[in-house]
Formats: sequence, structure tokens, C-alpha cells
Amino acid sequence: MTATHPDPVAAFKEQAAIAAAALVQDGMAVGLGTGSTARFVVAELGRRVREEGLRIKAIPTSSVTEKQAREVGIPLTTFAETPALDIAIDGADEIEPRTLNLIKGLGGALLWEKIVASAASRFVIVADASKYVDHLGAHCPLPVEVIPFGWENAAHKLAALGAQATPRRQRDGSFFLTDEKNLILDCVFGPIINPDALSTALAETVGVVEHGLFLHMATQTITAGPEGLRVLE
Ligand code: ABF
Repeated sequence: MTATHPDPVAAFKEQAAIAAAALVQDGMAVGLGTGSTARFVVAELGRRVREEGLRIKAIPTSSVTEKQAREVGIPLTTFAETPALDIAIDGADEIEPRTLNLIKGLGGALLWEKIVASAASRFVIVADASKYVDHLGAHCPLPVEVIPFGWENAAHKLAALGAQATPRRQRDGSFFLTDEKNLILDCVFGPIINPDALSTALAETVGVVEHGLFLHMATQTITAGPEGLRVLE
């Protein structure tokens, strides 16, 4: 299968996604990511299930991905039935090529994404090449998932860590709610020089459920861009 999307960036995403989907083998338990690049992965795996008889079972990282997986015919499972996954394939907002550290979560699904990634033996990231950065935080805010109760206090604590923390809202002005009915605070830190230290500080912040720093988790990144396909491990 080759990338056919007319939009060049989407075609890069599709190219990376098809390459990642080829890593999935018969009998595997698969974590399915969220976002526009992960959508191409789900579509390709659905094609392989329907056309090649690929036998897999999958756990989605969001209700949106669950809906798409059902539409394309990918059998779903749960952590109760399948506590460990062979591979999880997901997108990212920023990739630091030296470390494969990531910022994820602009899609609002970071908590389930991190849980699925942590249950997988292999965590493969797919993206277009524009996602590479020298330092995390260079282009994107860091999404932080917080409990709605007392979110303002969490925002003040995040400000003390150096962030401008803004609750993510829907178009109608209401708060965006995650699949767990939590809030996302989009935190502008600027370039993050010590992501490990920040990750620890965020984890210790009362009211924070999870954050979008995915450190030392990705086993491989597959990206596509004008220079072609690039695999980092
Ligand atoms: C999800 O997809 C999120 O973690 C991340 O924010 C987003 C990336 O979206 P896209 O692939 O559309 O750039 O994995």
C-alpha cells in the first residue's frame, strides 16, 4: 500500500503510518493511537484485517479511535482480557530526535495514550518530519490533564513551575473534557531544557492526573518528509 493522499503533509503522515502498520504481525495485541497520523495507521490495519485476514486485537487510546477501529473492522479487546500489548503505534506533537522524548496530548487523549504505551512492549511513534524539535516545548504547549475540582489551584502551581497554564476549551467556550471527564491545561513553558526534572515536578503537583511528556517511552519513531522515510531507534 503506498500513500495516496493529495495533501503533501497528510501524504507524509500516511507514508509513515503505512510503514508502522507493517510492523504488526498476526496474533498481536495492538495499541491504537489518536490523532490524524494514527488515523492512517488504524485505516491501514483495518485494510489488512479485511483484505489480508490479519488477526489482531486492539485497545484504542480514545473514544474517537474506538469508533474508527469498529468502522474499519479491527477486533477490540480490553485490559481485563489483554493486560499486555505487543506494540502500540501513536502520533506525537513534538519529537526530540536525540532522545526520542516526546510531547503528546494536543489531541486531548494523553492519559489513555500513556496508559496504552506503558502496557506495550514496543511503542512506535508515527509523524510527519515537521514534528522534530531541538528541545521539547519549542513549538507546542505541554498538555497537562487535571481533575476539574480545584483546577485553578493546579494552574497556579503550574505557573510557579514556569508555565502559562490555560484550560482547553471547546468552540462554544465550554471546557474540553477528556474521555475521563478531566480538564486539559495547555501549559506554555517554552523550550524545556530538563524534561525529566519537569516530569517529576508535574507528577508531584496535586491535582495533576498526567502530563504530555512521554520520556524514555518510545522505542522507535517513523517519520516521513521531503527527505523520505526516516526511522530512529
Ligand atoms: C496524538 O496525536 C496526540 O498525543 C498527539 O497530540 C496527536 C498528534 O496528532 P497528529 O498526528 O494529528 O499530528 O497521538
